[in-house]
Amino acid sequence: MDCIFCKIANGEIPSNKVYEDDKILAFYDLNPQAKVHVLVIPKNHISCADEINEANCNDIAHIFVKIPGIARLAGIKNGYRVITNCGEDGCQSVKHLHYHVLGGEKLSEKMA
Ligand code: DGP
Repeated sequence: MDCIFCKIANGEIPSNKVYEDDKILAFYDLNPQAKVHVLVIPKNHISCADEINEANCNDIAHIFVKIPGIARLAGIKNGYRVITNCGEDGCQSVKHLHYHVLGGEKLSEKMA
């Protein structure tokens, strides 16, 4: 499968890593939209939030267990925002489920 985030997860494409374990990878976004902008992905390919199910939801739970520590590792001290874009109207550009962790500054009150 020609998936850029699968290639980042398996090391084929380099990334600026924040955290990695057997299930997930966190790395800095190439086009940051906040002072700190980290992406957290499951290593197993899930295309988007629509594809989360009973069989793969443990990886998603693991992501959310790890996000507070990932935020700390990235130097976020005063809160953050977690976003996932899904599908056409959600403006998802990379079709491998990822959570944006944004922080390091006061974010806009607007989310859309
Ligand atoms: P989204 O629009 O939610 O699908 O966000 C995709 C994000 O992925 C976008 O903020 C830019 C980032 N991105 C795309 N390609 C790469 C890459 O090769 N490396 C890194 N670090 N980030 C990427």
